[in-house]
Amino acid sequence: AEDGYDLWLRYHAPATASARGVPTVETRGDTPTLRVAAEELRRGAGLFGTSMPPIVLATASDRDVAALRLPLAALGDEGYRVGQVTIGGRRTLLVTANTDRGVLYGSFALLRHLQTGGSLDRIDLTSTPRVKLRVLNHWDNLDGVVERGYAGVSLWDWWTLPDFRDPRYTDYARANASLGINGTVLNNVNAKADSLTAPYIAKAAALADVFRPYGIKVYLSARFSAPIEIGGLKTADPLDPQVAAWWKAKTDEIYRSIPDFGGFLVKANSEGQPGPRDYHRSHADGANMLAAAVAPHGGIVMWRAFVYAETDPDDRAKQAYTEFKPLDGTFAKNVIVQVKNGAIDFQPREPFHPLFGAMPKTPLMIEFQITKEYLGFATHLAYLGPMFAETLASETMQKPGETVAKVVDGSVEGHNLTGMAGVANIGRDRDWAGSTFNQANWYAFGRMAWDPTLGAAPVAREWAAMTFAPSAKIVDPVVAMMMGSREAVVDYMTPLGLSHVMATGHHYGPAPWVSDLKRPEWNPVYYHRADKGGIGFDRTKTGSNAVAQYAPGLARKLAAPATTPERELLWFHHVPWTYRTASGRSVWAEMVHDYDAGVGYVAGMRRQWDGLKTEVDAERWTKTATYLAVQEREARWWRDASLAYWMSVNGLPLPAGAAAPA
Ligand code: GCW
Repeated sequence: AEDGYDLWLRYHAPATASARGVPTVETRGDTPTLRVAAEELRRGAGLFGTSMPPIVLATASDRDVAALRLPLAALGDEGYRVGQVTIGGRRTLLVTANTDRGVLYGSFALLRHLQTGGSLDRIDLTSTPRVKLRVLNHWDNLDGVVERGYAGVSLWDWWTLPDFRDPRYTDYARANASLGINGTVLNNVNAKADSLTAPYIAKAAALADVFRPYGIKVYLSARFSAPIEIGGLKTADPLDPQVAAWWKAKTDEIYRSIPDFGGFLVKANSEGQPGPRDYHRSHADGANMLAAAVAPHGGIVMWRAFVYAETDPDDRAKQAYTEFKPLDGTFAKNVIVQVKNGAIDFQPREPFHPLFGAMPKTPLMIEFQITKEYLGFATHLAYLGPMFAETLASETMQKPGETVAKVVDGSVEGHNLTGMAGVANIGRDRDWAGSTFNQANWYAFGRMAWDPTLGAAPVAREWAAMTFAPSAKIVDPVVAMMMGSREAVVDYMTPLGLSHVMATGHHYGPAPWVSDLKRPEWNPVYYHRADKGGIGFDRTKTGSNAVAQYAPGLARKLAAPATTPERELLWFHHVPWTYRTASGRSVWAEMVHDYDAGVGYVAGMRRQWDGLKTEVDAERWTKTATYLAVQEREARWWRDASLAYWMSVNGLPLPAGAAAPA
């Protein structure tokens, strides 16, 4: 069925393939991972033409592979090499690596190569991941509801686990392995202690069994107060020996069921979650206590830096840095601090988080949100590749040449523990992600976690070729639509560096006018600070001075509107409505221009998609067309509601030539 279930793993015969035979896929050795690799290649048989040589899957320890003296050492644990060689006098397509996991990744790379129209001539695919932990974070609750999930209920059917292993779990693993994703945190960071009880450990273990052949480790979000809630202790103080002993015993229990358990993810002292600060201990005290419990088993702790409480009322954007920067160098070796891409919360655009580059002694992993909580959920088409790439390419200016990507891949400080986390957009919808184009965001996250330097456009091309067909007729227009789509969302929701103007709670739709919520930093007016005189959040010395959290060279640039990137203007500055932007227009006219441009872009995507009706199967075409119609209507809603509100504040007329609100 063309319902999107197959994701990008569509192995249809290219129109040009003449004959297809059963290819020979030979595995040297027999491990579950080699077996699933061979199985996957057999599924892809439709892609093989008549000239396909026999395929051999073998690790470096195979005698024939060793005899070839290939430079495999540099591939590490997970890299692969795919190429034609002669084995026993026979032309052979060899997929090799140091480990069977590498062979699995190589097999998927070979399939991708064929799916995107690559030829076998001089085929040479060699790749090694630049980032070690490539992890999905599921914000899945035990009752099946996915926090910020727009693709149906949780994939994990806790009721029928551990007995029933839905085949869908295997397909989930295949999709992730095809991208190189090697870890999954099963439960929400707003965690329930129940997830650490014996029944749930057994359920998680069943999932771990399914995922293991695909190189995917299971992690759990840990609720910091679990020793009280399910352990019967009076405290969860990390420095209390009984508390540490409880976590150690709990961890040992988990490892008895899941010997390769990855470790814990923790959201502490943020948005009402319990944490070490409840006992006047630091985040490092909390993280290190858990780290000691998992260390004997080789586990890790991913400790989130997304903290916000009423402790820093002058600027929420400053809190994480204020609390974590002083802790640099105090975390245990197996702790990695997980930092959101920006300092507020997954907005359509945020400047990179000031912690990147500011904690050189601590491994930092980046957390992106794939699920588009603030970018129109599942219905709006927004390809996030450009957003991931923009953040990763940002220069921290802390060290010469240092980018966020180089902090994340550990290359600047020589950290071995490195990682990228993506908040999953996956649910039980037939198409997994709520829409065909949302699949591209899962895809892009995985590919960029493997290699943060890949670039958004090449990744989009791959995805489009695999998802639709490897033909310019469809790939070119689809990639063109995708590449500007996130900027369009920025334009119609949060132009020029605005943020957090979404409706309360669900964050869908505009509500820049909201001002009466209990905590100041929940209110949109707190973020845009529009008044008769101007608009924007002054984060310079005359305001919150958040710019001082960046490297001195960058802080100097951000100190003045003229040297601040215009796309971040209102993030860092409060400027008069008459402030001149680069185009020569006033800020007000520029905002109006951007809102219009965003609406116009969506209208353009609809036209492009209309032109593709004959290139895409009816089911996927129609759903996307419907969603684009919704998106255009809602882009107008965003523009018109926002402009009406700004005009009520600034009393200005619409600039001449602007499309009048409907
Ligand atoms: O993006 C915000 C969401 C919360 C989420 C929180 C977090 C899991 O609105 O739903 O909680 O961030 O990242 O912890």
